[in-house]
Amino acid sequence: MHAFTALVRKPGLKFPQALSEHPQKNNIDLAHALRQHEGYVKALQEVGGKVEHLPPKDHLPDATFVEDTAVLLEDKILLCPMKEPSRQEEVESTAAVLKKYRDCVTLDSPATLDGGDVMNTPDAIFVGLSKRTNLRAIQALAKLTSKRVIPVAVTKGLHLKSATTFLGNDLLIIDPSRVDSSNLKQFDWIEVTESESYAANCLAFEDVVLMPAGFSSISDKIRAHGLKPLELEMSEFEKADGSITCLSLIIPRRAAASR
Ligand code: CIR
Repeated sequence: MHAFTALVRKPGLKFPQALSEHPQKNNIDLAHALRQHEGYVKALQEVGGKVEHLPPKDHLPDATFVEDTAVLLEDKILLCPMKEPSRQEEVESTAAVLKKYRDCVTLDSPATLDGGDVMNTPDAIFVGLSKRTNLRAIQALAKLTSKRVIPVAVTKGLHLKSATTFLGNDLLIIDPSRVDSSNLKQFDWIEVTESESYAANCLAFEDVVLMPAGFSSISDKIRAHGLKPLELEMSEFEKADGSITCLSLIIPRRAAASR
């Protein structure tokens, strides 16, 4: 029995034109990205996931970043009203698949939300107030869940989860220079410096932590917390402003079985 289902979508032909503010954005190598994506899929399988491939979307440059299209809540799935016009069509295509797991809802304009801004923890959902996600969306999201919903201002970078991710057991990995961390003080922190910022986006499954390769001092710190880092080559996705969590939508087994 799989512990979870992961929805993923391979980078399509237009991936090299993904939205990005990264200095290397014009040097994205699609063949290399496809190999890195295979490594990512393999890692999800190694940690017990069943991987479901969404249909390819060659004409949508950012469609591999499926995390941004939807948010899993306790009893429903929120389809994100994405701000970037070039990404809005992605939502319809993931919705077609998500409907088999849960009822799906969305938010009315002028709410805008990207899944990369939503950090779910056992007691609360932290939502980045960012370039992509506005207060209207955060207020509307709060009406769809019994958990506390807490806005966190993102001061640098794309999304909340570009700056911090939850590793379980009250532990965050965080670059505090990118967010207003005043609402995150109740957690333990693995702190990353600005030069290590890309490593603040990790994906934890029990005691295994998927993280980008090349950050040995961070992987040591992860190990020091009794966790096992699993390093993945992510260079081509980094050039497209994407990171580890962005490449999948994780549906826990309980939710996957609920319909
Ligand atoms: C974008 O700018 O929308 C994409 N190029 C990157 C999205 C990354 N997604 C994420 O952090 N969840």
